[in-house]
Parts: sequence; structure tokens; C-alpha cells
Amino acid sequence: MDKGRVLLAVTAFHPQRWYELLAAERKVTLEPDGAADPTITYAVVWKQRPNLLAGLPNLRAIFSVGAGVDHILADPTLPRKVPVVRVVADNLTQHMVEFVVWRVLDHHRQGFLYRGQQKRKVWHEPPQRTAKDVAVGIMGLGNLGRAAANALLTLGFVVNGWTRTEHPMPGVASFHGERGLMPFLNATDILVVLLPLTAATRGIIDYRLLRQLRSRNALGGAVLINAGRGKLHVEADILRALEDGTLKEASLDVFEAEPLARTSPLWSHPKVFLTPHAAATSDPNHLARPMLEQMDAFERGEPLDNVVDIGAGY
Ligand code: NDP
Ligand code: OXD
Repeated sequence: MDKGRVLLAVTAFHPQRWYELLAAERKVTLEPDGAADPTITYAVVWKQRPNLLAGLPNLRAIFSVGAGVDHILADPTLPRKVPVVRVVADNLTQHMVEFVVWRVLDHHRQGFLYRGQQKRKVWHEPPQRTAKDVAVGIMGLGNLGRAAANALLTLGFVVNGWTRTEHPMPGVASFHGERGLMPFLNATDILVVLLPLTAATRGIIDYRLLRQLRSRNALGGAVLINAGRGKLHVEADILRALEDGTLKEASLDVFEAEPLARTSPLWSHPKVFLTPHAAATSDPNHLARPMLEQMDAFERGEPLDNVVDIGAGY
């Protein structure tokens, strides 16, 4: 049976390695032969061009090259009946755990202060606090949030988690839904955002929400770490919160518009640590093979794994 072709539709980065790995086993094209190309059976995508997938009559599944799928669902012409599969992979999870632990520890161990002191050649040892006195609240206790929570628990931090539906997790104070949000924030010193971007979460990290964090704490202020999506937060509100002390510091990996404009005050803000959407990179050397295996299994009649709930948006 002809397996058809894989459409590799990627913008924002060069898909060379993805192409090599997928093409080793399947016919791959970077462009369909016309809007209704009948030879395309799978699409592997990152921020595909709007309308690209709408007319493909034999499309069986859409694979995201990342864990998030907002970049796919943003297209209003997306064929709603075609399953969308997202990345759930140890390699990507490990990258995110490293990122979260790195940023939490840097804030906890006063990286900002010491980098400033080093620049000024200041020899001064401030009081040291202990992980057990600091509560990290993770918004989004999914595949990535749970793994990060476990690593933080091992280090001795108090961990709170907030989810959409009820998901108790051993060792974690769990909150869910709108009613759980305020008590979750009121018990949190370092807020880690690992939510997907959906209609319900867009713009959720605003000034009002940041005001609810616990700022009289062992750290001397509340901290924000966003590695979810930039459109979850309002950058003007983060800047305001940093100016008036609502936030002590922030680590931001994702931004409302990417790449971050060179004119953004976040680049040079003394209380901001910034990375270019690099918390957990999708490495094709780890992710292409499971994708190809899923295509083979699907053709044998097996169900797809990690299929997104398009209605919920993640
Ligand atoms: P999952 O789908 O496994 O988990 C999502 C979590 O968010 C779940 O716990 C879910 O709750 C919760 N959630 C969703 N909507 C709401 C809501 N309205 N209110 C409260 N909680 C909500 O996703 P992953 O952990 O795999 O990934 C999370 C996100 O991380 C991705 O969507 C992506 O945006 C981002 N990401 C960023 C990367 C980077 O490099 N910066 C790399 C990879 C991912 P429930 O458990 O009830 O369903
Ligand atoms: C992802 C990402 O969603 O890299 O995987 O942002």
C-alpha cells in the first residue's frame, strides 16, 4: 500500500534535520502540490502557514514538533476532524526539568545579587535561606509540570500545583480550577508557569494575579518564571510589578511576540533573566523516530498516543 507523503510544514526554524530523519523512512515534501494535494497523509508542523492543511483530502494526522499545540490550533481553517498529536518525550521533559530547577535555584540562591556584587567586586555574604522555607507554585501540572514538581520536591522545596481538573499529586499541595487559583497564589513565593496557551489561559498572568503572590517571604519578594507561552502573560503588567515591588525578579523564556523586539525594556531590565524560547528544545534526533513509529502503528490500526483535545485547546 502506498503510504502517501509527509508534509513537513515548519516556520521559524530550519527543518533540515527533521527532513533528513523523516525522509529516511517516508516520502517527505516541504510544500504540497496544490491546496488539495491527495498524496499528503501526515503533516509534521510548527507554526504552519494558515490554510495550508484545510484542503488536503487524505490527511490522517497532524504531528506537532513541540509539546504545545497553540501554534497549530491558531489556524481557524484547521480540519477539526483530523487528530493532532503533540510531543511527550523524556528528552524534552528532561530539558524542561533542568530549566525549571536552574531558574528556581538561581532565584533562591540569589544569583541576581551575586552577579551584581561580582561586577562591583563586592565581598559580602547575605543570609542564606533553605529550600524548605520557599514555596514554588507550578501553574500547569501536566507532563512537564509534574516532572518539574518531583525534581523540586527532591531538592526540599515546598511545592504547590494548579490544574484545570482535580489531580492530586503526592507531596504537592494541589489546587484546581478558578476557586483554587487564589489560595494557590497566596501560598506561592516562586510562580512557575507551565500552562498551555488556550482561550482560558490567554493573558492570565496579569498584574492582578501577580499581586496575589506571597511577597512577604524568605526570598524577600515574589518571583515569576514563565516557560509556558508568552501570550499567557502581559508584559506591561510584569514590568509594572517589577517596578513597584510586587515582583522581586523574573525569568522569562517566552514572550508575547517572538523574537522579542530589540526595543523591549525586558532585555536590559536588571531584575529580569531572559532566554530566547529555549527552555526545552525539540530535538529531532530524539523526536522523529517516535513520530515515524506512531505513523507505522496507526497504519496497522493502532490508536495514536498523545492526541490533543481540540475543544480544550491542549
Ligand atoms: P500538558 O498538556 O501535559 O499539561 C498542561 C497542564 O496545564 C495540565 O495540568 C492542565 O490541567 C493545565 N491546564 C490547562 N488549562 C488550564 C486551565 N485553564 N486552568 C488550569 N490549569 C490548566 O502540557 P505539557 O506539560 O506537556 O506542556 C505545557 C506547556 O509547556 C505546553 O503547552 C507549551 O506551551 C509549553 N512548553 C514550552 C517549552 C519551552 O521551551 N518554553 C517547551 C515545551 C512546552 P489538567 O491536568 O487538569 O488537564
Ligand atoms: C514546545 C515548545 O511547545 O518548544 O515544545 O515551545
